[in-house]
Amino acid sequence: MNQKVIMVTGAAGFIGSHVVDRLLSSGHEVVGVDDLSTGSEENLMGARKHKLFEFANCDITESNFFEILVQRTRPDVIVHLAGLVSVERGEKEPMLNYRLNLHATQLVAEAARKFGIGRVVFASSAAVYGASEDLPLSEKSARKPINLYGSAKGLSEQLLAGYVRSYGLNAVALRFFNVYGPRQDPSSPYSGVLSIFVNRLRKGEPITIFGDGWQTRDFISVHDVVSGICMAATCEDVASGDYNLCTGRSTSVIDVFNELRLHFPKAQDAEFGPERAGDIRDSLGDPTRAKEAFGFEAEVSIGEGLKELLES
Ligand code: UD2
Repeated sequence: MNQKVIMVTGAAGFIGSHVVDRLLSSGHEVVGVDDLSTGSEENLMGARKHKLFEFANCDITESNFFEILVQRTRPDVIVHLAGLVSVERGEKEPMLNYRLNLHATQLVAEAARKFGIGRVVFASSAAVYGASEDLPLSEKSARKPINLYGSAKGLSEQLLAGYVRSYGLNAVALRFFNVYGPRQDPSSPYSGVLSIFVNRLRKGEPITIFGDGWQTRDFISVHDVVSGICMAATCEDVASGDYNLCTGRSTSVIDVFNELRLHFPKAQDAEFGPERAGDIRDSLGDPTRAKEAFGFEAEVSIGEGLKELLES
């Protein structure tokens, strides 16, 4: 294996911490960056013991600490996962969304340009498609974001594409669909639906399904997302551009509820509430481009993924 030095921003977060673990277990050297505002040290407990892991507590957008870190560690690749995760908070705090989901991308791209970093892998989102309805969504589908979070992710993609054109940067934007799995925070009503359902079922609390429950999502296990990120970061040649990270399979909210319920015989029936404002009805991605470019294929079925979530 060709050992690389890989910087991971958002290293202490839900997805970032799994990426760090996978890269370390594959023998790469990892520089983890996180300001620990939403990420948690606990997620990095395993990594901290690893001799190939270095951690920097740093907010990319504050001071020039990040740039100095890139200059000192000279990673082969920067995997930029740090960002404001909550779509809802982005609506309430637009300047925070701008700073963390767009300005930070500019600073990462700029550090990569200055210090000749080989590749940037960026955490984008299916939120860039927003109101686009030509399912399955392929990278050729239009960007029609319906919230500031999706706008900032889409603008970040375009900013990176500018660096590709102007400076020859190799930049790979990965559009995550509905990611779920261990370490996902269930605490907000806008957390991923699967983490909310499992959390409430465990506590014996009632579950509310918004709308009729037949809305569908392309739920993807964090382990598959991590595989996609690591492939995009370590494969020899990956063309710059935007790539879906999805399964190509859709599942309704009712179906996941019924599946989870099998494991909680005492659970009450779900309550049905009004459709959530701003919700899209169906989301489904086409994973072909990522497969052709770097061999990505989602391997965890929704049944296996839910089982793992329940056992975590
Ligand atoms: C994403 C955002 C959400 C909002 C939405 C706008 C995430 C995790 N969520 O939602 O904040 O901006 O995009 O399109 O990024 N559901 C229930 N009961 C619950 C929770 C959710 O029925 O307790 C439904 C929800 O109404 C939706 C589906 O489950 O139809 C999936 O919800 P989600 O928040 O996990 O993901 P998504 O893509 O709708």
